[in-house]
Amino acid sequence: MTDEFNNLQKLVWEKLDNANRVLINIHVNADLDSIGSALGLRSVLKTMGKNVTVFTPEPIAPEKANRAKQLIGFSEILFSDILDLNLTNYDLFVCLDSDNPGRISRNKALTFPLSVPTLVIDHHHENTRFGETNLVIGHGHCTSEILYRLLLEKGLAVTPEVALCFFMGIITDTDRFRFEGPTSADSYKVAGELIEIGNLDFPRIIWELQSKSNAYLQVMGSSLSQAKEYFSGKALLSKLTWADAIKYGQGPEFIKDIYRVTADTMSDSDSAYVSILIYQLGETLWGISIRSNNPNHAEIDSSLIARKFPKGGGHVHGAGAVANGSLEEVEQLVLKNIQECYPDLGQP
Ligand SMILES: [Mn+2]
Repeated sequence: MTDEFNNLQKLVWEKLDNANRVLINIHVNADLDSIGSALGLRSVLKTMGKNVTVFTPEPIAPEKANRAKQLIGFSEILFSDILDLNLTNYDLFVCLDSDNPGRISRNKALTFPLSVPTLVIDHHHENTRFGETNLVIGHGHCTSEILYRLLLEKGLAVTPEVALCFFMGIITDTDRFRFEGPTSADSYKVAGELIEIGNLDFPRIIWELQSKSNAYLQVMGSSLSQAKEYFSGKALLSKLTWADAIKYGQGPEFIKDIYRVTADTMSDSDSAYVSILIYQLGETLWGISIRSNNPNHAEIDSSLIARKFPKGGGHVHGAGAVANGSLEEVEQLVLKNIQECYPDLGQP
């Protein structure tokens, strides 16, 4: 682990030890690292005799919920915006897997410091360190893995239930160890330890994490069939619109379930330097997933392209942004931003 971890882990435990009523968040657009780390930490702190509340600011997408419902404490997750909670009921807010306040709430009125001390534990290198205490390990580790390390430092036993929480977090965030951002040799080691601790049926867990409904495959296929090459094939760009979902009997919300894996599949291109998926979030609101995990073209930094947008950020190999406008306008903006970041790619 990093120097920051070694320097801060004692302070982090001091904060956790001294708190009796702990609030933990699940971030907007929840993933299994967010849910797994929150529920894993909840279980550990409850064993230590603390009152713990885990909340989500929005309902967890059905597909994620289906996978996470087997995790300890899932049924007790509170659905509330943090601004609607009475923060005087808590001694400590542990903010997990969230690099800025916009990940905690969609309400722009949320500003820090809050009336309750905030302990940030995260792995996004762009984390704005908005808490009083911030443990941010910027590369090679996901939040679930950082929490596992914290338990080891403290000498705490990890239960099989907690092992499952963290294992699902690691497998999902690393995209089965493919996604370089949160993956390191430590991720493999920790996953192996968690399998042993929990006696985890890992082939089944991983199959369940990656299995998809037939509609999922059909809508994803509809999106992939629209992929087009730009910059002489150095960029591959596709779209995922409400029309793709509706064509196969799904609603607009379906896009949120499938855009990430569709973007990951685009990044399997054996030749593109960068792959982009523009996915529909509103009538004129678009999410942009950018992937640059082709090891032959490590010079491309997805987060650099994402930061060209007013709302964008992420990791070197995978980043995201949000933009307003018509699909054609957003597409042109994406291509322009790629060209501005990497003029050597030539003309779109
Ligand atoms: Mn994460």
